[in-house]
Amino acid sequence: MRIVSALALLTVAIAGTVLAAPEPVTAAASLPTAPQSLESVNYPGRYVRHLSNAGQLAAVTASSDAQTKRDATFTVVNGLASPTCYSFQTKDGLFLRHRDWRLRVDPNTGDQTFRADATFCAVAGSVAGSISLVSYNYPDRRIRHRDFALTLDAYQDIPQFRADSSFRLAAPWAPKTTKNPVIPGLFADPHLTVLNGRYYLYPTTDGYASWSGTYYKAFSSTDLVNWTDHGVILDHGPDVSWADNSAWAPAVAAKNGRYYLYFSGGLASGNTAKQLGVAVADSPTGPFRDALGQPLIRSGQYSGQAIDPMVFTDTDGRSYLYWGQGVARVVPLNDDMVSFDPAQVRVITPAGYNEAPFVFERNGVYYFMWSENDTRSEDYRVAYATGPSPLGPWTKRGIVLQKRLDAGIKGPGHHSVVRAPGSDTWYVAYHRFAVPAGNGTNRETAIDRLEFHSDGTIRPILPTL
Ligand code: FUB
Repeated sequence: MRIVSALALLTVAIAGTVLAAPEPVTAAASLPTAPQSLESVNYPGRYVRHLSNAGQLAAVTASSDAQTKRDATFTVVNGLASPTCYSFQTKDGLFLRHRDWRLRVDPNTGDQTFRADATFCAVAGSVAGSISLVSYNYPDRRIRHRDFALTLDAYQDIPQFRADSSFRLAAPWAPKTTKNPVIPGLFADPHLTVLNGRYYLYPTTDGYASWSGTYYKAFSSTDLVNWTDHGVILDHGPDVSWADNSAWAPAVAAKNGRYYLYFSGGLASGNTAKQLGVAVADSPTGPFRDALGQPLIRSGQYSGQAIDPMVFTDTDGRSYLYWGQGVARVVPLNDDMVSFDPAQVRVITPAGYNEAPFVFERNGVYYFMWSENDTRSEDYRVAYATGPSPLGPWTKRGIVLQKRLDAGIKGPGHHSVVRAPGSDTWYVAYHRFAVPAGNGTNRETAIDRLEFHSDGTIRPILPTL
């Protein structure tokens, strides 16, 4: 992010003359990513709200109607343009952004300009406990109210401006009433796993046009409800020489006290086809470093797209790498977890397969699951097969997770499955179009129960809000 220390100078060009103006004191502030309301510092009782898409500062009280309370509630989420800043998502799934120096709410197009316009960096406000929101792409401008309209104005270090641009985070007028999404904001392809008795969640960072995201975050929890955001664990920009973007579908496996993150990536220019890599760390929360300095699987090395890796470790300690869009493959990994014998690669593509292979074992039965249809389709869904070994042979059992239109749930898929430690209780993590305004590049992560019939087949999964 561009916020610099108190004494930094901001260079401003005015009428052909380059002047040096003092930049305000801007210690970055950390915000809880959760539903919040933002109350004006100098007009207590007035809150940031949107009305007919325009941002304004409006009075809200306990007796305000439900719509007013919803419109005055924003979920603070991972910044669409930077994980060190924030975006503000409305209850209708729109994002607070600036346009022509006015604040308004719009659907996320995922393009670079929108994401920057909808990202704000938090700094200390005019009074203790308050914050001020600095534009990500215009760091000399802040959100303020003027005549009770919200504008993005050039910062002036005077009491009036400082007060007009300061807000207190308050309890949300419209609190979250749903269990999902389990982590606020746009995250897809969740790999949920247990490491050292704790749940870890590794998703794709979503909200980018063409899924062009560049980094992965890790989250952890003891109860699948309260999650700690561990920040960025691998960033293609600085960390991976052979990939710039398409930071998709991470999967983490542990062996010999180390943690291996399998991921896919593409280059911004030249050969843009996806390749698959592996990074290693001493902790589940990184930092991860590219283990090979080159792809583990190169584009074109095998047919199908080299994306969506997943590693299953069997009870005998042997690990298997599954991957592929269009074609599903499996290969036993060598003990180093970063190499394999190419002669042992097998194609295991079942009927209906598109992508996102996932394998687990229960009571000696191996379950091979995958996603069908395109992630942009509301018919994206999960199917599975069973078999006697990690290599199959597989018998297709059918669809277990699909859209639930009565609840507004579309496109649930690219999932993972985890067993609660020491139990026979199982959970499935998956993404779906963000409810209510999402689509195939604006997806959110949900967790629901995965249950079995007495014969070991999987019961249809009920996706919940
Ligand atoms: O998130 C990017 C891609 O979308 C994943 O690799 C696919 O599985 C699909 O979910």
